[in-house]
Amino acid sequence: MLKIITIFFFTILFFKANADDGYRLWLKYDLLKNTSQKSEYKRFTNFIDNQFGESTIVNTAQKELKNGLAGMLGIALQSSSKKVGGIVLKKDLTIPKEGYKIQNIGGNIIISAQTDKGILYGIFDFLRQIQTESSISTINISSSPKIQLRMLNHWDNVLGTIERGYAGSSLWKWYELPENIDPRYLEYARANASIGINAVVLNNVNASARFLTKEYLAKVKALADAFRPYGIQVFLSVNFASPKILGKLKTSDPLDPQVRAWWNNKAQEVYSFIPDFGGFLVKANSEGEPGPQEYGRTHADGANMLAEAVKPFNGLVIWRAFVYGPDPKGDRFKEAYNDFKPLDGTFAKNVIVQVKNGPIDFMPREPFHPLFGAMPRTPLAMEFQITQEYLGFSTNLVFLPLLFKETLETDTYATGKGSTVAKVIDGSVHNYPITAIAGVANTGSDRNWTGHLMSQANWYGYGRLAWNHEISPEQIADEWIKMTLTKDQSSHKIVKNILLKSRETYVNFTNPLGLHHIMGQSIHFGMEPWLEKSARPDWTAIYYHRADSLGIGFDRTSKGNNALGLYAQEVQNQWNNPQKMDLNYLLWFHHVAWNQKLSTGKTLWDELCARYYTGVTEVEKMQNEWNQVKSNVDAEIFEDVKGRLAAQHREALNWRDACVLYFQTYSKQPIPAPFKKPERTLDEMKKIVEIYQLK
Ligand code: BDP
Repeated sequence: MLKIITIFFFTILFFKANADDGYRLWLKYDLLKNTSQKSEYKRFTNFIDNQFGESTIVNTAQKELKNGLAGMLGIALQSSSKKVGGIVLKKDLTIPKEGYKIQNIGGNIIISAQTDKGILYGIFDFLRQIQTESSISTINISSSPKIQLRMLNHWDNVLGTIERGYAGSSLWKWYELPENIDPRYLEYARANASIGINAVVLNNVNASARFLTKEYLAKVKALADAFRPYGIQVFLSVNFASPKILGKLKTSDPLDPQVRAWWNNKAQEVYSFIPDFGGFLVKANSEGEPGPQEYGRTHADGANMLAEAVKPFNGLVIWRAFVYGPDPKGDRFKEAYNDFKPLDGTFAKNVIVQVKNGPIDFMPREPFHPLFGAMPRTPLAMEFQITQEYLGFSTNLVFLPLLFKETLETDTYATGKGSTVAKVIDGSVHNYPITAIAGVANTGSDRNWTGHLMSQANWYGYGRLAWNHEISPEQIADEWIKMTLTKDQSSHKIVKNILLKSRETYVNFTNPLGLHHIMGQSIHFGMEPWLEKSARPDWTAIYYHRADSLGIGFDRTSKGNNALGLYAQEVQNQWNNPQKMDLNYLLWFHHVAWNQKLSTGKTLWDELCARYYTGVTEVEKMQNEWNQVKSNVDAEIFEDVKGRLAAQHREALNWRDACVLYFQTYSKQPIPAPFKKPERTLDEMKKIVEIYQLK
């Protein structure tokens, strides 16, 4: 009996030790199996010689290198200044600030940089080369970030919840801080550093004023101290009404001298806690948040007041352009443009305006925001959403680098051909002196950080693109799969295929052909295309899809509300002809007749149905493909992803049935062959959605 119990116990231990719960992200550093690669690496890893000099960040980097090599090669890297066969860290003032070079010079791997952050990023890249089993004998990498501030924005609240977070609760344990530093903070910082993220905003843009109290600043300082060795600077979202809420002033008017003095003092206090504090992120006059417009002032007045307060400390103000007024006749598509375009050139030098990738709100596909390219005298930052608010939460597999890249590569034609969105935000189109990109984080307290294991690839991919927007989603997928999931070649191919098809699949079964904002009310999960009433007209679905007996889609051409006219002429030319344009944006700009023949040869109705149905079959394919990798990925991860894919399939069927049945009430046409009409009725579909709304 004892023997059986012992065997049972050891079996459990064995499986536990081997099971992978995703906690280690892409930084696994497991022992490499490929012996020939290993012996190549060992030729260059006999010692480390730090000629760069000591600093906290360089020490972090060296520790990482030692850990990584111990894990992957089974060696203990020692410091020495032998002549050949080691890793040498060197200073090179010609390399851009956070950039690095990795070269084989005379039989040593030389990692050189101007700054200690450059060394940190260089070492992480070197480790990545080994993790992905690339040859290093002739290594010659020269890399520097195209964008200065590469940020994660956390929408985390004081009580530990996360707005639009789907991976558990906040990582920040406010009630334990500042005394207790959860080791997970360091793991978090380390993961960010490994992909070049150098700044984080800790709290929700719908900001509680509490974060600016002394009590919370001490907590924020504790986090800033934990992140600093990883090269990460901390920012806070601030509530514009803080002078009233905290300072008990009668107003928060940005032109009021007392209000200005309050912010100046507050900034001084913040910097007394955190000398390298990054600055403030502000959501103002948007969705009920306070702002300068309440006092008849502009966004620039508000931003410039805060800019003045943080200027003595080299701080920045990141002012969001996600604004839209309550005008029932307005179109959210145009509002940020109308508010901000006239202010171009009036913002203080330490202000950046942060613009969401699209004009509405992180839809599965949006045309790029018309402000990109339209603000030559105001640095614009990109805001992407990594958390999957409108992309099925953590039950849906959607590889977001495809979405990010699509926006980044679109040409704004701001200063002629080639003025892509990427080149606007990296400063090259308008010579912006400061450049920034932000991703709304998808991390949380779930053991695997992101809920869906595959969503780790979105955090990873965001960071890689923030560093270098020229790398391809294919490369990101290759790196991430090898580092995180499997080194088996056939499984790698299968998973890559799944990732690369996932975004289009999601668009197909939810918002094909440029449909947008037809998701479930408030929670933003599931579908609700029939939504007619909400707190405001532009929170309904019918406002956006405009289906009627004639057709479907929002006419934003000059015959409609001419939102299309906000773009450069060349962009308008691409999108103003429904016969010739990219069908992915069709219903963003045109109201198209149900029987209109599209460039695919099908009528609009038939094409719409085909996309909804194909979306579902694509999910089925993903499920089948995933089953094929079972023996080559960790068992725990395999089962978890499998379960989530099954949930995604259920959701895809819901979207498809609900949308085709609902739009059919307008098109009055049958579901085209070879597709079978849904087994459920429209009423049944509506009931499913109602359940989501129950409290
Ligand atoms: C919307 C979210 C809301 C955010 C808002 C924002 O639904 O929770 O507060 O964006 O970005 O997408 O400010």
